[in-house]
Amino acid sequence: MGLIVYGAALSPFVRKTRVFLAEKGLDYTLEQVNIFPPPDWFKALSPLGRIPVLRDEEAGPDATLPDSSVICAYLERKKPVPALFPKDSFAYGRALWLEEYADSELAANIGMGIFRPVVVSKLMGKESDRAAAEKTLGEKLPKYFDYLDKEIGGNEFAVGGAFSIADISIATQFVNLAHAGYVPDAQKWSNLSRYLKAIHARPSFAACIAEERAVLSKFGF
Ligand SMILES: N[C@@H](CCC(=O)N[C@@H](CS)C(=O)NCC(=O)O)C(=O)O
Repeated sequence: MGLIVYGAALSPFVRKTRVFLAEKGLDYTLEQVNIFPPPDWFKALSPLGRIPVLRDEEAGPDATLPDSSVICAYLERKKPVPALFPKDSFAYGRALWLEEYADSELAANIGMGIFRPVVVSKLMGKESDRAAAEKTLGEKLPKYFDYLDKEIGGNEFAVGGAFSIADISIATQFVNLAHAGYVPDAQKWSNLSRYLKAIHARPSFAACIAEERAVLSKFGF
């Protein structure tokens, strides 16, 4: 009776789920699913054909849930300690906002604008398009870096003085940026830069990053 995550390790949303599970101290199995294109059996679990999907065998024979945000909220209810969503109502609201901001805006710009042209292209046997990535980095990403740098300020965590879903959601997107070979300029965005270094060094993130780098190194990254 266990937890199964269906997905691929390089997905920021699969990593978000794996980091959440690790921080909760929950064991799980990662079952690889290639979404280019998703197999038919997987579409029955994920109507949008997206990863991750969680299976909780303890909850029933057909207990599966798609979507990293849904999965994390479910796991928080299933195993409340350690809390990864703030208790204070307003801090809770802010954490949800930053989760949404990272999952939608950061994911779209880093994923489509940088990770796809640089990393996914190469994994699919094509050349990396560094010019496209650098255009995104120079023209699109600064406003997101500015916002996050200001929101984080001199704090260790994004919300409420404790590690939370907000930190997991933000930092996972920046792992994909780093895999493509880019980080926010540490002079310009010193708060964000310091913050990301510390969050990525947590054992939950570091384990995923090491595993992913081992794969990427075979492709010259
Ligand atoms: N909101 C979803 C987004 C998941 C998502 O977009 N996953 C990507 C991989 S990083 C995917 O499966 N894309 C395939 C597709 O959209 O067809 C979540 O949080 O889980």
